[in-house]
Amino acid sequence: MASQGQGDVKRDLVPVQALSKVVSSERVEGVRNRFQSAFGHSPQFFLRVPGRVNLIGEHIDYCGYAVLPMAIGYDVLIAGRSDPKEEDAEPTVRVINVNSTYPDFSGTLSQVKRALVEREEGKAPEWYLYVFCGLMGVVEELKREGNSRSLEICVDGRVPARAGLSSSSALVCAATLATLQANNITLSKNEIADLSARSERYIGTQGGGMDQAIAMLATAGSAQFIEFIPKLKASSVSLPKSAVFVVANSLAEANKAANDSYNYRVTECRFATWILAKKRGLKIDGMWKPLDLQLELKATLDELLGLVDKELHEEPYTVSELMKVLNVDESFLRENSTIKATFSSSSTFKLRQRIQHVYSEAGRVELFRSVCQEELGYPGVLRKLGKLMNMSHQSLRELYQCSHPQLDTLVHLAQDNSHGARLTGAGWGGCAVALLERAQLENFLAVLKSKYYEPVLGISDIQEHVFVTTPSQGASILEE
Ligand code: ADP
Ligand code: NG1
Ligand code: MG
Repeated sequence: MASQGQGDVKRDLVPVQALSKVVSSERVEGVRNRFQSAFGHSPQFFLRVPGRVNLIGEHIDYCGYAVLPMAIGYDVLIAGRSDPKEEDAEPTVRVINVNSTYPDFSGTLSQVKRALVEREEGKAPEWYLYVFCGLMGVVEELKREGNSRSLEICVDGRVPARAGLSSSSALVCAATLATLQANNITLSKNEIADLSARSERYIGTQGGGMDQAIAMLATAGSAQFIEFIPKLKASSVSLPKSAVFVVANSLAEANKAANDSYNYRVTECRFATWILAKKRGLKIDGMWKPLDLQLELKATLDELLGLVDKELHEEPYTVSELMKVLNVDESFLRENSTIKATFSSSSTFKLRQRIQHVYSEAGRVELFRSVCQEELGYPGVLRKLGKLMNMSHQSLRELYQCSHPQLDTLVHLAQDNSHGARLTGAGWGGCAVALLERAQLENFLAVLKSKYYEPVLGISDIQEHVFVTTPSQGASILEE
């Protein structure tokens, strides 16, 4: 990775926006005052990174396939300051949050590193570990340990947390960006997205990069078709003018790093790829993702679904069957899984169901994009897109088993009162996204209130939990 001035002048850099135009003065003053009273001086820089709603393409980024998210209006705002470290001392890191339920942290860079490495698995990570992910990513990958500057950060995050809107990646990307700012390093938006995707894996979840990519590469007014292979690329997708996207939070919270449900799916996709490769007489070396197999076989997604139907059985695969079919031992499976800590001889894996979801969802993303490209002005376009969203949800619920009873209730209600709806993000709780036309909006909100929020949760003011969203701008540096 090059720093600014070393060559590639065409690199697409993080835009600079006027602070006063992007963030309300009330919010800026809140962060500034908190910063001033905690650290005794003013911040030197501000930056913001948005959350996202994924319209379609769930749990396929880590399989190599393209996804179709857009940035939302809610973001993480950071005020920061950096100072040269004291001579012969280690750089210090001080992190605070405007929300007092998130405790402060103050320590040296090695304490930060230790906190990340020694994180206790099976429990929700402390919030500041997400900040450390961004920090350590820059320090480790860019070999800045010896000469990093000390850093003070105040966070004001407004992306609903643990709701599938990617508050975690907005925080990680914002921390990456703050560390780069503090150390005067300039990287392109793509480089920051890639770096932040690798960095967030310190938290434990082996994500595919969608969230960090949309956080950095989103453009106001359009969704993005994001490809990962051969390299990260975002292409704008115009959505129908008549479309209204509504996000509704089921309020069933899902902290993805607190258990191994997410990583289990990553491993199931890998094992399914291996079995299919073996059945077709291929070596499994270098065959990590379902897309690797497709590229090797030069097959269509429909042909791959046929292969799955023929070669993989319904019953979950046992470790001993995997060992036999793949001709490997148990330690090979454990070491090459993303669930090392919980892998056991009695673990079982639903390979057929998981990879059926992956290959069919990858097809739905392609269709969704081509409908947006080719049929925007035609009647029935919302119905077509909505149907794809409904199919996506059914596949996530039945084949991928990553929904939640409360979220299903909300999604089904939304489906009955819109053109289509699905869970968004990793699932196991969190939000639904629904596609409506404007004329349906009033009734939609009333139904959600009277049939979900009031009876299920006892909530009558739903404004905070249900919002209309339009494609927002990605990360920016904010100048006073
Ligand atoms: P999601 O990305 O769907 O919101 P995750 O489980 O991946 O859910 O990440 C949520 C975690 O991110 C929270 O539990 C918290 O630790 C951290 N986080 C999110 N928003 C904030 C915030 N405003 N301040 C501090 N930490 C936050
Ligand atoms: P959320 O909902 O933010 O936990 C996760 C992954 C994505 C993607 C989706 C499912 C991270 C940081 N994010 O999102 O990469 O796999 O689930 O489509 O791991
Ligand atoms: Mg997350």
